Amino acid sequence: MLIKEVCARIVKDSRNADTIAVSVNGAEWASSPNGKSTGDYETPSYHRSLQWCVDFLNAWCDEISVSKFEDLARVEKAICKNADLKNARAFGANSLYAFESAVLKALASEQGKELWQVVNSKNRKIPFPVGNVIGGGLHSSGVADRPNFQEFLVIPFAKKFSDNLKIMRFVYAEAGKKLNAKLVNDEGAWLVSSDDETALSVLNSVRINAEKKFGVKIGIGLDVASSTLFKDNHYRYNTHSHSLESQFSYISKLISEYNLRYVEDAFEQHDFVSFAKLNKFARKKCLIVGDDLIATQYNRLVGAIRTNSINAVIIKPNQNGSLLELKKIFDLCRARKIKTVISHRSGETLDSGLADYAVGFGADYIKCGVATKWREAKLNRLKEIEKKI
Ligand code: 2PG
Ligand code: MG
Repeated sequence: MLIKEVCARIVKDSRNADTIAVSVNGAEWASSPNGKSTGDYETPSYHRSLQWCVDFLNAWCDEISVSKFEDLARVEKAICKNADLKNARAFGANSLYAFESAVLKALASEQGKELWQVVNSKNRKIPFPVGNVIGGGLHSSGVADRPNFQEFLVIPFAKKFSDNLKIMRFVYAEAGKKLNAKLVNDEGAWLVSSDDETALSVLNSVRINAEKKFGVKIGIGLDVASSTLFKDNHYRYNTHSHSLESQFSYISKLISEYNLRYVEDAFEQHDFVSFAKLNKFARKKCLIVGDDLIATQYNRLVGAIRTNSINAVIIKPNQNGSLLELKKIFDLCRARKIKTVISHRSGETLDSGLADYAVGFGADYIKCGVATKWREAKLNRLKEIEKKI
């Protein structure tokens, strides 16, 4: 395939914020999401500005030949040359991801393949979904006495993805009823007035019922998103504060008491040492997940492996931008037995590409919410891929 025509435009995400969409050779549009609890180490979203990147792509004139995933290297080289950049990621994570994704969508359409097959047609694994049931923190602004933790998560472990989807939706509906919740937050999770432990015990009791009903193992977890709680060397909760030491005791107590299978960003984004301590404590029974800690950057992942700080990592394509580098990250995780959790952002578009990348890269888990059309776009796409596989 020759890249002959590139169209870019500004579109709105689920929070009505601006983001970029790109189409190559008239094929399906690809777009990037936007985060809110952003990490310090994320690649900036745009070189100069969103408008500048859109204009740059619309003025694209290089005809580049692309016939396989690895040929994205040619695309990245051309960006560097034309925009006078040292590396392609300097073009901005949102603009680079949308462009590369649009190239792959065009390639898939020309070769009569599915998007995931263009990444890797041999991968057949459908990831376990990690669903956001109850919301708090930065994604639930507007409710004064909301939980401090950003996400209360459910992870069903049925063999079939379609069964996991049913279970996740059941848990979501039951938790909503129990909490008498009517409204949802940025990610479609229930918006509630509740303290952290009440929300956690409601989710745990629903989990126990669902395990009985479906006869399937179901885990629960948290995204503490603790960088957003961290001020002046303390974790600031609604009613109290935790020092570095007492944050460790608090989180490890919750892991034991609620048998948590997943804890994301238990500590702020620089604290590899506390992560390592928790990882040792968890002894592989609970996923100790780095999100802001790694920010989908290869070098930070290498550091976390060296210090034994995590046993799982969040991978957000638009935190990095380069799909080639994403592949390197997945390969390193596989080699070092780090579980991979490909993830949406809180401000999403209807692009379902994340589901294809999950399968193409062989992710172990996908975190993309439970409810609302932006999250369902990815979940329904995975259901479709499962049927075809
Ligand atoms: C997170 C993400 C997605 P955001 O913290 O894991 O849930 O949030 O997109 O706002 O960074
Ligand atoms: Mg997170």
